[in-house]
Amino acid sequence: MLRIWGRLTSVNVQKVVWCADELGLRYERIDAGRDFGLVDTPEYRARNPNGLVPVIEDDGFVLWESNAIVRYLAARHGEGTLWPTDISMRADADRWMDWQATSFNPAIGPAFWQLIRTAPGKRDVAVIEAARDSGEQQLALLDAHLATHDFVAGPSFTMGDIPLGCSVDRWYKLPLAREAHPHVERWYAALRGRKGARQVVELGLA
Ligand SMILES: N[C@@H](CCC(=O)N[C@@H](CS)C(=O)NCC(=O)O)C(=O)O
Repeated sequence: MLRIWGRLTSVNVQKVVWCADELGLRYERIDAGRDFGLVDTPEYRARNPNGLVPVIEDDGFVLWESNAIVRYLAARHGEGTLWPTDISMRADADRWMDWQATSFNPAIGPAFWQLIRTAPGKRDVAVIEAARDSGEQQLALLDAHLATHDFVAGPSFTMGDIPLGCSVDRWYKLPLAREAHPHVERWYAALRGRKGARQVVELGLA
């Protein structure tokens, strides 16, 4: 059976859990990381030398890097749905997964760390404000794209929506003043209604 290591409060673990739930896979999730520890044990490091979550094992095949895991599960179990058979559509899904990891998540990350993982007296308002502005700029770009696309890679939900769905979910849960992005809001509402998203959208930030 598929095994997933990682605490659910990690945005990168959320991607994998959401993907597995979308695909209706049976899996065991083992809490690891932060307060759960485990990531520094030799057994864990043998699976993921980075000592980070998530990592999966699937019939003896071990894989780390959350977006690579989402691609692997989608390719293995979601051909024609999460894994588009059309190469251009698949590249589009890939592109938005990379954009989540290299642009959107780094933009909003400092706001999350300040507001959720830093004690109130130690927070830096300037860092929060800069991350908010940067997140808004990135969301305006996504909003313009979603004005003409139902989902990030086209007319149907694909693997490309999952990493961004996790990050945007985090963004909307942060206690921040936000601007209106109607197309992102429409897309996020559609994602929230999916059975596969349940574990992620029902979770508070921690
Ligand atoms: N690029 C990696 C990043 C993994 C990563 O940074 N994971 C964080 C949680 S989001 C982590 O393991 N933090 C340490 C911990 O939880 O103990 C991926 O996408 O899988």
